Amino acid sequence: MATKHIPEHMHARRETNTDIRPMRRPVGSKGRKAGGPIYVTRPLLPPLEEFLPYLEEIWESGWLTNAGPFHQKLEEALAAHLGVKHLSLFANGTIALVTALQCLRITGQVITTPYSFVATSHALLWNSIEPVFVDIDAATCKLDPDRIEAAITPRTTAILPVHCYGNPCEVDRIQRIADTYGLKVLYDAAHAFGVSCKGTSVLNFGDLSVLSFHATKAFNTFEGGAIVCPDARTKQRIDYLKNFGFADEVTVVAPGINGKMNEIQAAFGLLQLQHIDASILKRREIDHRYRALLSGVEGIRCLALPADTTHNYSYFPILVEREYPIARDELYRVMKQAGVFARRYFFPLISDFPMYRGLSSAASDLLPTARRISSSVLCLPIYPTLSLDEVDRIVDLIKGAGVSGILGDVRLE
Ligand code: T4K
Repeated sequence: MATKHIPEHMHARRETNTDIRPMRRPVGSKGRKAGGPIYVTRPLLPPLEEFLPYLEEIWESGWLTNAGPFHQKLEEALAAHLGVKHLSLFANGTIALVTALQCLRITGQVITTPYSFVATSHALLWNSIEPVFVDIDAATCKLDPDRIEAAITPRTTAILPVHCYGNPCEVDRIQRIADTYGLKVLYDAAHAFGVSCKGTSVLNFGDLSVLSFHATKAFNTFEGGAIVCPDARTKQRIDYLKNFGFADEVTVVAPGINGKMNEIQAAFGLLQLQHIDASILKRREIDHRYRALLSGVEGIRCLALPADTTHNYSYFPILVEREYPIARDELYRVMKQAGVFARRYFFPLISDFPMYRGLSSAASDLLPTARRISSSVLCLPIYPTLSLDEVDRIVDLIKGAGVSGILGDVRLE
């Protein structure tokens, strides 16, 4: 295949083609081969033998999907674990976002952030809704509540903020604005599994929240997602919507979609739940180590963790600022050369993609903070099987690249 321009989001796929082959032992659960690549994340994979009894049960029952017993159990277990009233499982987070917008009957324009994974805005386009991009706050990378009101028009029906990197948005201020203008609030909580603030799950704010359980997330079901909602009636509507709109065998009440999670995913979720607390503790240890080691490095800023919040440490973003001797993209390349695949989440801004850049709210002078952060952010590897030794060596690499300006063919052994 010709090696022409490969978009940023495809780089890992290229890595995948060359570096991640079907493996005899699960590297995700047992670490990496010395000198092998270090990715921005690796999925939490419990020991395979623990999963086999679940598979046997599925084989015996012959029940593969359509709200089967594991699906039912996972919905209950997750609602209890996360401290939310109702939760509906989905095949992935994107379908959950598309369905959540349908559930709330949102139309017209929706205020959202350009600093996110592109699925956030794509879900709006799939519902023929116009995204209205509003700049982010420099300290937190989240939708800036100070700028929301100025973007409201007679066509605005909702706000779609993102708990970026799992850090809670300013939920009270956003709700006050929504109440004042009669808007719905849908949170993209793809990164916010297990995050709480103000004494409750962050998923309890707004009208609905959407989770992603993609392989790269703190909690995964290979692919997967969920909508969290406050009452049984809304859950029922969501359940209809994700199952073609069927209310019973012969009644279709809405133009629903197929968004169902299957039994293998749900069973894996149940198993994963047994390991999630230990996994988050390991992530916390890595997060703290990075912070301690990077604190004195000029030009490298770690995003502060908000106080009074229970975190999941799913990402470790740093900002490569002007004082650092080389540019962010150079550091990204030096690290890549050394086998460390940090990622520029989120670059480019969503508003720069072709299907968005014609919107008036996508104009670059309206989004200066998002633009600055997007061109300086680098997410460092963080996952439960990353050793502290590897963290130390990643930091040495950052320090070394900063001192010499450029590193030769350094490999992390
Ligand atoms: N909203 C927000 C705010 C989101 O961040 C996302 C997803 C969504 C909505 C949509 O939710 P889903 O529909 O995905 O449930 C990844 C994920 O694919 C995506 O889920 C995620 N956000 C986004 C931030 O990151 P890529 O294109 O960067 O992933 P990829 O394949 O390059 O993987 C990154 C690294 O992870 C690889 O270098 C190695 C490792 N990896 C990945 C996979 C898939 C593994 O070790 N094993 C794996 O199976 O988008």
